[in-house]
Amino acid sequence: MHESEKRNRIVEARMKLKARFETKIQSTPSVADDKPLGTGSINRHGMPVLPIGQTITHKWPVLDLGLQPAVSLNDWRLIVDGEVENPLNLTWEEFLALPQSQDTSDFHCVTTWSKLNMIWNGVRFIDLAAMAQPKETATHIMCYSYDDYSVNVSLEEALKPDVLIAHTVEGNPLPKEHGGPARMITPQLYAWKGAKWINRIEFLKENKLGFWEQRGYSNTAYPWRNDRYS
Ligand SMILES: Nc1nc2c(c(=O)[nH]1)N[C@H]1C(S)=C(S)[C@@H](COP(=O)(O)O)O[C@H]1N2
Ligand SMILES: [Mo]
Repeated sequence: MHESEKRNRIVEARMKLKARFETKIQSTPSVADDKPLGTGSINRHGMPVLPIGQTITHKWPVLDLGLQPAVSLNDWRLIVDGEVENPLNLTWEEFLALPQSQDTSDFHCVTTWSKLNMIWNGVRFIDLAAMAQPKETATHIMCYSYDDYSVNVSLEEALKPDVLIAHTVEGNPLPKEHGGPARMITPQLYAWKGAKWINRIEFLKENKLGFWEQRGYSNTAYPWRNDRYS
């Protein structure tokens, strides 16, 4: 297949997927709420820059389960499976050969710090999903990490254009303590929804709870609703 034909196929699959979820995406809280809770000017997706209860930090704290797994680029894999037509098992080289994106976004931790305007590079989740072709039955994903972390995200959130599987931050390879070689980021949800050291994305036909969700964190994690715990 020619490169251009390959690209056309990816774009076409992505547009189809986007159309399928567009209404749901447009009615998610971080897009549609008309009384969002927060302060400051309006951010790039229409919400107050600082969600309620958050404080801006310029440092970047590290949060994990006490284990920072070392994953060599040779051993690294990204598996995409579950409710998809075309499961993937990508090596690092294959991951880097996917269409790459850069985006600037904010990072809101449930422990009340926010770090603004971070520059990320990586693969958009929607591009990965377009390759895997979610079945009509798919509604959520579960992300699994090399440290045995897991986290669930609804597809209407995961398919937003600022959700990346990122390998680069501020122009440098993502440091191990922040989830390198690669992590997911979910700028319109609290940051625990973004799995560091990501290894597998399973498409689900119903919602399931991840590590923190099983322990009383909110299933939905909407920063502009102060939606921290369930
Ligand atoms: N694999 C994995 N991903 C994870 C976590 C974790 O412990 N393990 N912690 C989450 C939490 S609670 C937050 S706030 C962010 C923190 O990312 P940071 O350490 O880069 O600031 O990662 C999230 N992703
Ligand atoms: Mo967190």
